[in-house]
Amino acid sequence: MAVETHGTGTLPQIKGVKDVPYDELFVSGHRTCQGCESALVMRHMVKASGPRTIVLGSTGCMYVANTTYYTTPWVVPWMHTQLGASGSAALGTAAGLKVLMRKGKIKDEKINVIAFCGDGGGADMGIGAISATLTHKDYNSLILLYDNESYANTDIQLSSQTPYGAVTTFSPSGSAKRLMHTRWKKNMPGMMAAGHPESRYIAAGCAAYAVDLMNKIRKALELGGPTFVHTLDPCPKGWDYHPQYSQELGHLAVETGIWPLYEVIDGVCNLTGPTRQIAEGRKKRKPVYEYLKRQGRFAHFADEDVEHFQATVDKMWTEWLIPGVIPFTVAQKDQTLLRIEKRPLHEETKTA
Ligand SMILES: Cc1ncc(C[n+]2csc(CCOP(=O)(O)OP(=O)(O)O)c2C)c(N)n1
Ligand code: SF4
Ligand SMILES: [Mg+2]
Repeated sequence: MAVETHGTGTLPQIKGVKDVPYDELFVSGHRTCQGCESALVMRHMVKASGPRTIVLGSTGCMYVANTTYYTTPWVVPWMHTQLGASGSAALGTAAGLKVLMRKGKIKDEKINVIAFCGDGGGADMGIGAISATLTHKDYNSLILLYDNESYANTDIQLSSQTPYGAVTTFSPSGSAKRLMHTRWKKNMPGMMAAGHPESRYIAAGCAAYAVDLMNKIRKALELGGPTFVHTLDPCPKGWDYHPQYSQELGHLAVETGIWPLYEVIDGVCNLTGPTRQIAEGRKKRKPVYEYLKRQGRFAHFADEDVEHFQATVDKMWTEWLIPGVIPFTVAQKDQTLLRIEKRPLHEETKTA
């Protein structure tokens, strides 16, 4: 799709792994766990954005483990911001740069501003500031929410992104109560896309699909204005699996339909990667059990828990207006009100 961009055209889409920039801007010198996918997200993020980037990071594993006293893996300028402040930091920095350039105090050039936050900092505590930033279309910034599905840095507490039934330190499984946590994961990227029509780019990605993720980062930065990318990041410590399986779990989250990959550009939704193949009927969705059984945080699940999980994911695929993205549909009597363009995708999904 040809779209007008605010970028300089210096961040073209990556066609394949051979096309990925060689330069590393997030290097050794951090202390994240072995197999930490959130660290990989950071690496891909700055690889995609290039050296003319300022990174702001709210409190969490990607702050604490990345800035141990006197060491840092960041090659680009980096600043810590308060746990719920990624939205404010993004907007303030973008506005500050704009003013400095307008006044001629610094060179007028494209500098990428990326503020990252965890699921606790972004989907819970900082959601208001992120939402506000996504309405300020005159300032160019990307907010990246890295979602390891818990408040990991403070020892794996439950967040609004923790999946149904999962064990965390705040939701242990016991003999009196098998499932302490029975709320469904908040639909953060869908909510951001539906609620912020001024934002030109909102996407859901996963580091297990590295080129797809890097291209999403680049599209966000090239389109400009306030943008948002949410990644699902397997976390060996919080999800309780051997670190060597992080990539495999990322693939399974997508292949089971639990984590759909998509992007919304100027209000038009494209499903990407295996999610598109599943929606088009070219790939079969795997049973969620294949994903759940690989993680200790679901080890207490009884058959009925797996069935409930599967039924809820099935509903996302068969009943939502756009699978995994828009969690409502149109009443039967109002089907004719659906915009013509949306109808084919909706009908395909019904048969997928
Ligand atoms: C206002 C505030 N409350 C609590 C804390 C303590 N704290 C530091 S990191 C953290 C967890 C953040 O979780 P998340 O944003 O998901 O990032 P993760 O640690 O999972 O990477 C908490 C609660 C804090 N730093 N600031
Ligand atoms: S607890 Fe999870 S997110 Fe934090 S450093 Fe370890 S693997 Fe990464
Ligand atoms: Mg987290």
